[in-house]
Amino acid sequence: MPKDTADVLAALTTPSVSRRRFMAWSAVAGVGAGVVGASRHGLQAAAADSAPAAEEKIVWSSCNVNCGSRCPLRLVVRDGRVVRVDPDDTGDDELGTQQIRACVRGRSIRTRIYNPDRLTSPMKRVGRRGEDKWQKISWDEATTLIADQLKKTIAEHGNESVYLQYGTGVLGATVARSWPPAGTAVARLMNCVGGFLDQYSDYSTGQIGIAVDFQHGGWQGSNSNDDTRNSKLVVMFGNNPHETRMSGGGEVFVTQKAKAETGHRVIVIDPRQSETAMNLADEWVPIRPGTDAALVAGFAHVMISENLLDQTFLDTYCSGFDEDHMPEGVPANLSYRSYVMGEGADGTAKTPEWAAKITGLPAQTITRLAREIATTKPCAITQGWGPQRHSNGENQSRAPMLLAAMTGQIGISGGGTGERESSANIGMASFPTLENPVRPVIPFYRWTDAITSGEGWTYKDGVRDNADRNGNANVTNDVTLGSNIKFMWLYGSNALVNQHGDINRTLEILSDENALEMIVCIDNHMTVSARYSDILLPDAVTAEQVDLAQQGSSGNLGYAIFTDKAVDPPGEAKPVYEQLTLIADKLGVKQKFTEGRSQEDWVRWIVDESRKTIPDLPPFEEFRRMGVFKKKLEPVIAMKAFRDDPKANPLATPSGKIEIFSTNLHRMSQDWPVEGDNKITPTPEYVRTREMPGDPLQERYPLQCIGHHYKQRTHSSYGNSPWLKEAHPQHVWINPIDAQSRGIGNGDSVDVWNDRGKVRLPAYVTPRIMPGVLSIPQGAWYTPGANGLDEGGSVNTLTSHTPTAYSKGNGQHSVLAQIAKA
Ligand SMILES: Nc1nc2c(c(=O)[nH]1)N[C@H]1C(S)=C(S)[C@@H](COP(=O)(O)OP(=O)(O)OC[C@H]3O[C@@H](n4cnc5c(=O)[nH]c(N)nc54)[C@H](O)[C@@H]3O)O[C@H]1N2
Ligand SMILES: Nc1nc2c(c(=O)[nH]1)N[C@H]1C(S)=C(S)[C@@H](COP(=O)(O)OP(=O)(O)OC[C@H]3O[C@@H](n4cnc5c(=O)[nH]c(N)nc54)[C@H](O)[C@@H]3O)O[C@H]1N2
Ligand code: SF4
Ligand SMILES: [Mo]
Repeated sequence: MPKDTADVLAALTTPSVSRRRFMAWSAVAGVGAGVVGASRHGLQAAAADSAPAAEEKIVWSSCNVNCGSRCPLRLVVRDGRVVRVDPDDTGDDELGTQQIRACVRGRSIRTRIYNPDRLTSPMKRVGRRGEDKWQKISWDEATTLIADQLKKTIAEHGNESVYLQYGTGVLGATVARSWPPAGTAVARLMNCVGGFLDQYSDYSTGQIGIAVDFQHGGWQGSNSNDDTRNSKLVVMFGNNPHETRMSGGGEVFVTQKAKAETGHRVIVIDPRQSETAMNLADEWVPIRPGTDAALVAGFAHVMISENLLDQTFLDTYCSGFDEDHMPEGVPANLSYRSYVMGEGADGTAKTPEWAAKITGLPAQTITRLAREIATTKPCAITQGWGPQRHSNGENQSRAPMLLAAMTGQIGISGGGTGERESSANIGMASFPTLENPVRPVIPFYRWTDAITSGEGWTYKDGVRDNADRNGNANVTNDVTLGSNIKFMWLYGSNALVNQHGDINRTLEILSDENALEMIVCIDNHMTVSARYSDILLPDAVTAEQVDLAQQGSSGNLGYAIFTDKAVDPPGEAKPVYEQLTLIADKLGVKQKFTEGRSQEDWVRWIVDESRKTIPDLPPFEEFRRMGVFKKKLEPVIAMKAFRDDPKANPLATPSGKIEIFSTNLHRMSQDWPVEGDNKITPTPEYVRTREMPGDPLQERYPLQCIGHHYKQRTHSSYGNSPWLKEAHPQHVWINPIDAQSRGIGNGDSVDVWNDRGKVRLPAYVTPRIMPGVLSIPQGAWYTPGANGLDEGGSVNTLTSHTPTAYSKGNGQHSVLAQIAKA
């Protein structure tokens, strides 16, 4: 362990010492100049005078990383540093008024505030990109370099050559919010000087977010989880709220509480016995990754054969289930029913036996589950986003929605739409970011291609028109991308390298310093992506600035948090708003950018605006004292208006109905180019795309390797917390059958590899994952060692960058690999 890490750890764990050590540490941090290849590692702790202990004060703050929650933290501050982190102490243990208890990560936030990786001074790269050689520079020099390069890039290539990268590290904040890119202060700055190239869809919901446009006429969500109090059965496809919504203001509490009240049965379909499958489910159904659409086809066969469908629902609300309900002018036998009964192009009936071979489930289980799901009502069918983060993710995500339609569970209390659960929200005002005049918008997953060959892209490459970016499957437009990406802003993002698919490929593209000419990274820590950037701007963390955490919601609880400034930023770090104000000044747009307001002025403005629609939200100073504002809201019943009156409230699909056969996809299936063995199909049939079971590549790489979201981290955030690394180490899940045949024991160091790269990490041998499948929790920090071996165990060393069929998104859970003892 490096000395500084040891010091910081000691300081964190021994409160009496911590105060002095940290004061000294932050005083030392950021001082000095010159080439500082190891500057951030040089933060030495030094003894300070033994001053008398000062009073403690408690400051409301929040954990704002992207885990889907926002947790209030009561920071105990003494002598200008955070010495303890207490959770929310308001509310009770009832649905809608519950305490919002922070998870193990938020409670460890001091290991992020006081971390030797903290950036404390602006720096510029002096070696090759990625070589990790840096020179400290002043704010004046940094902002001049950035402003000059921006002016040059815009003059030479236009505003559409300036890209705001996806970044969710500060998702919970308001002024300092990092996602969506168009909602950030960086966007506001760019919109003061002509705009920027934006993206649509996202790493979270890359496939489902587009697929819903075709089937449901846009994002509908499913019922909020508190409504499962009205369910007899809950069926979750790859939904793991007990690990991905860990907050007390998250779905762990809501799902457990609702089940405790009513005792409904819960079925979790997942290749792993996830935390949810362990803690909530009555039955865990292990399934091969990427094969849920085959399972649903097997269910459909049983339901059709045994007359278990909700035919009235299908006839009234849906288009394209059977030959009697197809759109005009479509050839025969293209309905979903024809596909299932073997009357479609492949002539194969999708019997439970057929589905068994693909999914790895016994045929009897498929039949039993089909009968139970069709006859136990109301039934809440939802999906997480693991199933859709696959190479065939569009159809993967459409299949559970189809199941909800076949059983008529859409739009009713106790039911569900087959999408992911919603939650109620109080709807705070946001930070205004002005209009972006740049028209082309690219799919979030194609930015590496846009660096090398974006110029000339059209809608067939996935380009959308900013004026109609969420155009509900309106897929044609006349917009062309005019330039490759030449400049990139990276704010609260580790997606330049660590979180994007196929790290070695990305590094190859970034190594051409003339292609993407400048990468400006605004972060708190020297992350993997920071290492490959050109200019580093040290950001204040949430605890070091005044802001609001909003859009907090879980079940029927909506809330917002006043996040006050608890301590000063270390060294020369400063809040992003102040950083961008300096750059705006250099670009001659300071007044337009700030409108004369400081960050605190904006927060006041946002509270005032929010009070216009939320009258009981207290005024600024009262909210500041109060810390967290909660409101018990009504449960969400998704698609209720459509269910109640489909004529008055049609969906935004061409037919106004649920399109089980999508006319738009039918058209696209005929003339859209797709990558590799991708396929666009009008109905949600099972497609064996890249790296699915049965791929000939399995001769060399027999195992499917997914990468679930893990409690140690939120993606890569907290990935450098020594406490969390010890509590929840990085490892690869492997079934004892696969381990024994390779002589791998629990805890052994193993290599996992494919043609894209190789990682080394410990094995976790467990029957909680099905045979034939590995899982490497995503988000671990890529750490290149000798011969390109990733000793950090980042699954993105193995993942593919190939875009999915029509959402052009991230099939990052579709990976074939081999494993052996290191
Ligand atoms: N293989 C694989 N890859 C995946 C996924 C997967 O399932 N499998 N999941 C994908 C998903 S769903 C997502 S959402 C993305 C997430 O990808 P990212 O949005 O990149 O999320 P993080 O890795 O958490 O990185 C957030 C960054 O924000 C920084 N940060 C945190 N707080 C602050 C702050 O206050 N100020 C500033 N300036 N920076 C801050 C952190 O240091 C970190 O560098 O990853 C995707 N990548
Ligand atoms: N602790 C923690 N919480 C987080 C995050 C985090 O990094 N850490 N990230 C947050 C973010 S940004 C997001 S988007 C969400 C992500 O939430 P999800 O996308 O839902 O999370 P995943 O872990 O990718 O997938 C959920 C489950 O799906 C399973 N699965 C994978 N492939 C398949 C499949 O083909 N079929 C089926 N049936 N199951 C499959 C996985 O084993 C996993 O248990 O989580 C959020 N919450
Ligand atoms: S990581 Fe998520 S659940 Fe945990 S404290 Fe932070 S916001 Fe809350
Ligand atoms: Mo995500």
